Amino acid sequence: QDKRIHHTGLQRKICSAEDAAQWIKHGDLVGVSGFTGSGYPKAVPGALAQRIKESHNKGEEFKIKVLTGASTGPQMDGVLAEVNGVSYRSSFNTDPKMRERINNGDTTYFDMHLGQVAPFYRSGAIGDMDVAIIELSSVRADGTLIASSAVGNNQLWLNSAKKVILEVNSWQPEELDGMHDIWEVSTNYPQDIIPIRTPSDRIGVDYMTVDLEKVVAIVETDTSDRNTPFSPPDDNARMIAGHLMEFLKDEKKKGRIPEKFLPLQSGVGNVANAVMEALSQGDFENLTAYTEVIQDGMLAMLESGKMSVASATSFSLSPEKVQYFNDNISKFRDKIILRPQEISNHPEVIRRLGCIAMNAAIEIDIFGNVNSTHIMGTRMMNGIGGSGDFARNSKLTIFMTPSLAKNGAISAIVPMVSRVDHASMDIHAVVTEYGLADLRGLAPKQRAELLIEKCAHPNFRPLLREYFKKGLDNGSMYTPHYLKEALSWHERFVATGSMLPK
Ligand code: 0RQ
Repeated sequence: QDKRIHHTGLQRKICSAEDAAQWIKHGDLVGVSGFTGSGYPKAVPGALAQRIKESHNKGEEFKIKVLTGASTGPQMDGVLAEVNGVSYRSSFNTDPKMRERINNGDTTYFDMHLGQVAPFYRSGAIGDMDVAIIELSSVRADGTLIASSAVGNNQLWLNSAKKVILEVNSWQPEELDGMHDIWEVSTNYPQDIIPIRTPSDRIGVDYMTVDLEKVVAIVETDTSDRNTPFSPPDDNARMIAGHLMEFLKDEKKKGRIPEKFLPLQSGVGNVANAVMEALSQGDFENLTAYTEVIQDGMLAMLESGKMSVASATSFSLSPEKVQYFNDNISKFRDKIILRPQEISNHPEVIRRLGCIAMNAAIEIDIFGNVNSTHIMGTRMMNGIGGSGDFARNSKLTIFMTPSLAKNGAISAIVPMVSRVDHASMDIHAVVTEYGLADLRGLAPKQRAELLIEKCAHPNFRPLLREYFKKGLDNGSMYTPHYLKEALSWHERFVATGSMLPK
């Protein structure tokens, strides 16, 4: 199926995944493609996992260090975690097996902002990249490379790795050719200004390059991206979306959002999807997105014309929508731009465009600090992803969460977050199914009143009021925490399985 590989020199390097995996050694730093379950290598990691398993059976050490774009899928993170084959992993991960390795200490995990993975690598702090494994949708006759459904850090990994393994996946639509916009930031300081003035601006080229001498293997695959189904929006998600729509309408009426609106950034998951669905049915027009992932709801808006363009670094679609997209890609070709994650998540561009950032939270405290990453302060969920890149730099930063988790045993509004990922000064509004708290310009005591009365679940409101009162009664303070009980809800949950007292 050479037809996707149009360069004759590279055709000669086609081999099996097993042969390709032989190029990777114990201790190697490996850069892989992939972002939110799209565009990750699907064959070589499995073959490598098999080798690792055989080495471990013989009592030999074999673990690699992995840098990604963001989350991959079961054929990458899953298979390597299963054989305990990763000593170090960065950045975002959603694979349950890898999460377990991260939490039990088998894998050292470094969480970071997705827009900062490339600058981190370039800093030299992690050393030189030995191998890159990059999924492509095709190779042009001149040897330039066409990324697949994610751009991530691909070009940097291709530039940096001593050896390059390519996977050309014929499941990916060939028509992805032309949708990417590869632009590399300057390596010298001061760096060049990124000339993006609107989400539709194309500033680079639509292909990636590699020193062909470094390509040691090309593997052909025909395998779908991860594309796990979303749970359909539930009532809570729809109510959250409703409050958010009201807020945005009001901001627009007051002239704080311009007539031609502002670019949207949206996280992934059930709630984020419901918000996109609500927007697609609402009366805003001329929408654009400057975001990191394109989800189902955005595709619907692009198709209906409500959204003119979406700029991102990857797709995160449900299995039905991915099929629809692949079958109808010509409808979307001019409306989607996939950029390196360093550009999709760059503070300079996010600030210039004035994005509206809408991300999910795990928990939020009564003073407005947000935890996006940790369960009960100790166990890593997925990582901060791009939420920090957007939260700190957007014109409007909104965090959303259902007011309860785990069948009501957990309140998402807590006295003190067990982990701070986004500090209160970055957060403009918080939404739960009960309402939206506009926190702009408020002092901690005012924020607490609003968050308790507007966002917390009624089952937990009396307990939150009691906690807040204890803080207030404890003397004159700016942020009236009652330190003795600040994390007592988390302790209670760990001890009894519920944040509610017996
Ligand atoms: O657990 O999977 O066991 O059922 O957390 O929660 O409600 O399904 O929400 O899928 O939107 O995820 C913050 C994790 C939310 C996600 C987070 C449990 C809950 C469930 C998932 P189960 P939901 P979501 C763009 C921006 C960081 C990265 C980011 C995330 C599971 O949005 O990873 O924003 N964000 N990126 O039961 C204990 C609580 C809980 C809780 C929820 N308070 N305590 N468990 N859960 N709240 C995309 C990228 O960056 C790539």
